[in-house]
Amino acid sequence: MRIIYSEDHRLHFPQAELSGGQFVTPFERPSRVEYVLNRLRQRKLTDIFTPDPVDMAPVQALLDPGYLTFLQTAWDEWKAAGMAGEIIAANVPARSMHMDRIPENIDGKVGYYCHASETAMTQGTWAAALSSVASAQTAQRHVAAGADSAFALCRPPGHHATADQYGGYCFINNAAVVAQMFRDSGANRVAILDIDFHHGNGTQTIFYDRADVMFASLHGAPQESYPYYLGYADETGKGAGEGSNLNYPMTAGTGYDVWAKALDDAIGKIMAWGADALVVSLGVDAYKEDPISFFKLESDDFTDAGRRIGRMKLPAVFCMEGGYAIEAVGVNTVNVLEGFKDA
Ligand code: Q9C
Ligand code: ZN
Repeated sequence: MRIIYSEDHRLHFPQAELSGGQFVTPFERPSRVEYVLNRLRQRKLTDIFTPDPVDMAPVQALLDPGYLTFLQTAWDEWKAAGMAGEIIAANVPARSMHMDRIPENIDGKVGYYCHASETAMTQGTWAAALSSVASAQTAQRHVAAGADSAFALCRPPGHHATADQYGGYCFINNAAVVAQMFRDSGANRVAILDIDFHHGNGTQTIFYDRADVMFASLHGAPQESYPYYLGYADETGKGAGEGSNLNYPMTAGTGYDVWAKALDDAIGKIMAWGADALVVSLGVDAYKEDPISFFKLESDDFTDAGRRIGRMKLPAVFCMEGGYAIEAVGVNTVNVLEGFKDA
């Protein structure tokens, strides 16, 4: 399996994440990538490539132009406004306010383009986010050119980012860009299978009214878990997209028996729907030791999950998403990839 990653992920490393009313070292940190790379090498998965330069056309086709400009210019505007620290959203357009008028002040803009204030931006965030989507794009090109599969070791992750909002450690929705590129390169129906512990609210929202991209997500129930305000089972798509959004919310303590049944159900529906390409949002935070999640998967369960996904026999791009039990992130991620290959 080909693996794509860029060292430029390091350009995004905020000092702080707002967690439980304190600033802590972000759970989503550069060393996560090192653990994955080390495990890949241990397992002799060494077909590792640096991404081609980012192609902005598919990114611009999918995302809001004002949002992209914001991401690109936010740091300079923040500094020019005399802000001393990293970019943290302190205000958001709440229910009682205008949700569609964009302020000129950078502090106001930040809140407009953000849906979760745990996530800080720094000077290098934009460059890192571009390198992450570039890895995803290069992985897609390998598969579109005939490889069975490719793994984009994306950092920062993407599945919480919508067309016009960042949050949940995500800025550009890498999986969504890959799905769109599969469509543009000839796939009629593309499925995105999101096995990260958290609901892929960004991906769901981007494709909610589209019939050509199916989104299926296994995640902690919104009543109990971030992103809290989306991810219910009754969100099934709208308009032409009705029926092509599948949510599998599961309660705290869910183990592999229940989780694998949801996976099989999602896989069955994706196959019945007739997908001809697959994007996997590969988070491994469903692991039992994850510090911010509450499922109970064991490391071996990730191998089995990969095997089930492999039996779909679809051309597949894996995009790295979450996983914060950092010493285990490498093993769990590579287990999915090895299970997939051995299916
Ligand atoms: N006190 C991904 O897995 N909430 N994002 C953190 C920590 C946000 C997770 C709570 C979790 C975002 C890609
Ligand atoms: Zn996650």
